[in-house]
Amino acid sequence: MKTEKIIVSSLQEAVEELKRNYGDNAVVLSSRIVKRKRWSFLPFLKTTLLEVTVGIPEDEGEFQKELEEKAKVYQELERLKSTLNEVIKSVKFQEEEKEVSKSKEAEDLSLRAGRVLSRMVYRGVRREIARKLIEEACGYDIELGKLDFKDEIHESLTESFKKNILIEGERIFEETPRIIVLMGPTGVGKTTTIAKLSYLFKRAGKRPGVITLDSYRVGAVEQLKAFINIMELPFRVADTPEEFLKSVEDMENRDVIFVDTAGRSQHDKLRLNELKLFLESIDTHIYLTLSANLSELVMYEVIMQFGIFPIRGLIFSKLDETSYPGNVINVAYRTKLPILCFTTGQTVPDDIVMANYDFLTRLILEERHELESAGNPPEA
Ligand SMILES: Nc1nc2c(ncn2[C@@H]2O[C@H](COP(=O)(O)OP(=O)(O)O)[C@@H](O)[C@H]2O)c(=O)[nH]1
Ligand SMILES: [Mg+2]
Repeated sequence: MKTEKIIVSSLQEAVEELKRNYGDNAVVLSSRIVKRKRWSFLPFLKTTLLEVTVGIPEDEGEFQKELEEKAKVYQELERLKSTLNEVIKSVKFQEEEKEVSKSKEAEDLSLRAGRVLSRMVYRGVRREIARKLIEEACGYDIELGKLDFKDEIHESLTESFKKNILIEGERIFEETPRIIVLMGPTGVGKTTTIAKLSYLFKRAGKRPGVITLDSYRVGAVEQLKAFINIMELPFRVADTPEEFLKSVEDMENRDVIFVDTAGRSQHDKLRLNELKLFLESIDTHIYLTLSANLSELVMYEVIMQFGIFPIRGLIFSKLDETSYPGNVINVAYRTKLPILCFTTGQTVPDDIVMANYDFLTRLILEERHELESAGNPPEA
């Protein structure tokens, strides 16, 4: 399959352009927003340009085509869902912001600290958590008679995050566990994230291998296998606990083994227990993947249900799909689970950032488009 990038104003337009130029067989592989006017009160007035990657089949089978059709529908549904969420949240938070600027809560804060507090609340950080984080970033300014940041805003907030939020990040390249398992609900991006992580570990000089326990969903295996093959890494599918143990044994010469799991719903206890059987007899580091556009309560629900496993840390996916990433701070602050990485789009392997405090601060202080330059450093 040949791929090409086109710039359009909507997915609909992309589909039409595809039909016109490439006939019926071309498919949308992925899309990303390249320019977006933000913070207008009505989100449907935003001008959105999409960079769409299209695949033009040369002589591929019907099966592959069908798969990509499905992915396209899924993608459009996801987009609709997040647009609706943004409508609801923008109304809610604009009201909250007004309230905050009026409230007495910010009275003992300097102007800039008060502004950052309302910005954090606006971005979805719970008010009491935002207040705590700001207080820790501040000292008492005698001249002002108020609390003010100890240093520049960015540095002060970063220091406060360091005290209150745990991060695993790039340290994992040095203290690499032998087996890393990704868990989480269906569609949060586990499989895509494993492909991205495998690339980063390979780039860091490690020898990764991948085992998938997800043979349920049609196409799940093919999707991951394709990426892993391109990277020339070993790949196994395990359908039973015995096969899983055997696959681990076969990968003895690997530094790190990533294990992809089927997206079990947090409500599906039976499936979760089945997964437990696979992992019981072996020492693994389990990371729970949460989509950043889930509501905070749903995140806690997922964490609780997956709590039958020893969860090591969290991965937040789909940061590109929310303008209100405050949930990430709320959940990391409250659970004290370390964050391993963030994913910021559909593109493998680029759209991933190993967690770091600078990024966390920028996530809260900056607009989404400003963050696009905050990826991992280029290959050495
Ligand atoms: N926008 C966006 N989409 C993502 C991201 N990560 C994965 N996806 C998409 O989410 C969908 C489900 O991903 P997949 O890895 O199959 O999820 P899984 O069911 O948890 O394994 C696919 O269409 C991915 O391209 C991300 O960071 N941002
Ligand atoms: Mg998957």
